[in-house]
Amino acid sequence: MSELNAESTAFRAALDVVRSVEPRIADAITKELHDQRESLKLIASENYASPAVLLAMGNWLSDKYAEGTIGRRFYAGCQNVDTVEAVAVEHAKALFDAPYAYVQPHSGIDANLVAYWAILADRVEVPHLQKFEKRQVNDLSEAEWAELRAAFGNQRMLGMSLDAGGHLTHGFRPNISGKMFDQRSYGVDPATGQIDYKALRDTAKEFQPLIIVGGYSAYPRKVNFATMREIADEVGATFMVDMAHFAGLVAGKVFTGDYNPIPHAHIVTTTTHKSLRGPRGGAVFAQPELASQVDRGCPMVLGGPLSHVMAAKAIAFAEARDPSFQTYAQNIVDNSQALAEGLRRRGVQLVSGGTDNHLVLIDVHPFGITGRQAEAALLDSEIVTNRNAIPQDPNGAWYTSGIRVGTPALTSRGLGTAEMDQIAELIHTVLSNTSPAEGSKAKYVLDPALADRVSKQATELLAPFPLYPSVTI
Ligand code: DSN
Repeated sequence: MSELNAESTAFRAALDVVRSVEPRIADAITKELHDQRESLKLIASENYASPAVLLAMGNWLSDKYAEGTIGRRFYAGCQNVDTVEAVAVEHAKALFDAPYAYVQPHSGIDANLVAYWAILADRVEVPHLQKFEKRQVNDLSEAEWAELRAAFGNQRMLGMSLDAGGHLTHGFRPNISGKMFDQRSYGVDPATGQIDYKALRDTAKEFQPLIIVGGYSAYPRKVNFATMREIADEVGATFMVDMAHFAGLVAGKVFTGDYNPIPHAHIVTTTTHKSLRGPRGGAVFAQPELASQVDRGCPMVLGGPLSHVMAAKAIAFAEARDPSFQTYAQNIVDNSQALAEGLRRRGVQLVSGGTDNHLVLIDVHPFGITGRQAEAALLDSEIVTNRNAIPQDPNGAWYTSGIRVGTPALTSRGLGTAEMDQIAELIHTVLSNTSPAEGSKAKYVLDPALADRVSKQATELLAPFPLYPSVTI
């Protein structure tokens, strides 16, 4: 028998240990690898982290509580967590050329809440805040509490509208941010599908927000952060950017100058698992004047830091500092543009007509189906995408009229522009052969033989690009 490499040995041994306690969990983990190997993963927010990133999470760092910050913890014995966090911060700052980084947030939503707290605490005149922060909360009378809450309440936020590609956490009602802030949206010019900066400026002047949020989860174009900062300065707003989706393109120096949020925003949040290809988690970057407020993130907003995930973030940031990551980031965009062009040539309608980044937004309305029907029909054919609202979507946020496709994951797997054209063909074949079941926005009709044929073609297309080739499981 040939000798196993270190990665295969590590994952196999870990699974054996897990299986000895609960085989169903070991089987689900193994099956997830199998499913991911077999399908065309086009979910724009997903990726494949390296074995080193995955392995850094499976250990006893998970057992440690470490609320607080490096060297100032609420628990004893945090010397190793301090090392882990300091190394992650060092790599994060160097990677993004940022003066300050906070790597504790467990997710993007958590990172945004940390940022909102930091901005509120920095900007809002709050009576009794000092007493509150000194934890003498029992000293506050009912009237003082009411005054404190009133000062924080009713602050204004201007973010990108959901149907234009904004994120729930940018002030929308289903999310806590929509309950914390009085929110108004900016959108896209209906003629171009791109941000209308003049309308954004007009809205900002009229609304006078405390916070302007840049960034998106379903907008296929570059954003001019220099222009947005100018607008924020004109109205005295704090400019925050949520770069979760495109952090890998910033790290990989595809988005530079006006399109890199780090030098322009007061505060920048991200996740680490999307185009950045790290573990599931979040981070915050800030100008030095906001650093002390961001440092209060845990325990103000966050539970104890996930030290094992901070270890994996350190690995991912270190990996992204390698020059090869810049090639990877450029390939993501080249692939996205090739996919967009392949779809466009086949007559598929795209929001904004194309893409500058890692994602393409398909308008499925001309196929006579909803986004929900398109998503399910594509999944039957081993093409994993997600439905998404498009600007002025007549089907709303649940059924939608759009499908979002992204290239970070397949680019990690090594697929290139030639394969993107073949994927455009598969997507077009499925969408043009799907029709709605009578009267339903969810049920659909797709010939199972066609879905089966496309699945086989998808599997064949992936065969030369094995996922986790060093892991034989
Ligand atoms: N859920 C992420 C996405 O898919 O874009 C954002 O939170």
